[in-house]
Amino acid sequence: QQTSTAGAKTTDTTKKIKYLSEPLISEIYTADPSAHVFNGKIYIYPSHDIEAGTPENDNGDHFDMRDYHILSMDSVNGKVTDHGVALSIKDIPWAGRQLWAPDAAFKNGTYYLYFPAKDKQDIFRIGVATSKNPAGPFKAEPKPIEGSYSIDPAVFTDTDGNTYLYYGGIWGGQLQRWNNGNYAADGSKTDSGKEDEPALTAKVAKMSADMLSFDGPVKDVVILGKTGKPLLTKDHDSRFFEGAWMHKYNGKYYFTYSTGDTHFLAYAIGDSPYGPFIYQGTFMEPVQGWTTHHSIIEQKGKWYIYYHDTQLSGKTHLRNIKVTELKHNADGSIQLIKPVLQ
Ligand code: FUB
Repeated sequence: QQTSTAGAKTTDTTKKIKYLSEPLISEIYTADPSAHVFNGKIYIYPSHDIEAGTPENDNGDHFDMRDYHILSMDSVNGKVTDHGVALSIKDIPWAGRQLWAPDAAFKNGTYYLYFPAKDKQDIFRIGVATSKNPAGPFKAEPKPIEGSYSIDPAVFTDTDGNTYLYYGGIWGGQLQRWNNGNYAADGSKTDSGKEDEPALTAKVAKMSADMLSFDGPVKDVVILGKTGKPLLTKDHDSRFFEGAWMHKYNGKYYFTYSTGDTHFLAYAIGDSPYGPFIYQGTFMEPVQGWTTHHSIIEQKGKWYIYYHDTQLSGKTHLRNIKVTELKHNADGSIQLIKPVLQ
């Protein structure tokens, strides 16, 4: 049996699992796939999982990644090319450890790689690196984005050309330790601890024209239940934990995310990139492994979800990315995806 972090989900590895889809690449471990179509080709910006030998804990110290590899494919389920090391922690002047889930964008003739890493004080910040090539190599800016913190950046460019950065994660992602721009190193290890109060949630900031800084204040991504009241800390099956993503479908904004300790992918719909968003439900059941993290893109008229599980290793910190189709129903709801068939 494999047991992951506390609060934990246990996977019975003695049972033969049947999966909805197969790993896209098995030469290296990959996770947290952020997919984009650039120049008609699919580029995937994943975390690069390694066996660093760091003991497992609720902080996620065992996710001790040191570089990024970018992958590309001409079509979904086509041949996957690994473009090698695109950015290494030793070339990020401000970073201390743990290169977690990245994302990328294209603007001004430049590709931007957004990535979280702990700084030398062990506080997660979000950095940006640039390249003229979607597959890198990328050159990191000397400092993290001013005013940034926590993890899991997801960048979304709206049809009007404005770009927004969504980010944040509780527990190991440290969101619960921030209050009015101040970080409490001795703060809660999990969440706010205030069960009946509105849950901590993701952040959103508009990006400046040069894509290197926030343009204006960072806002909360407000997620309301169907009764119009914010989701609460105790709503573990529905409240935001980490792994934000944004896609626009039929003029509506779909904010999707992981519920973390309950292992669901959930969605909430709004009329603006800032929200508020109304919680709709789960759209993907738990994968094998503790973490669940995704991206959603349209390619050639179909929608796809890129995600990860632990099929290749059976270990929660050595993950492999996958892709499957995602379907919107006529009423705008998302069809439930079951990543494990039995
Ligand atoms: O890969 C490290 C962390 O695990 C990510 O930042 C989270 O979203 C989770 O997938």
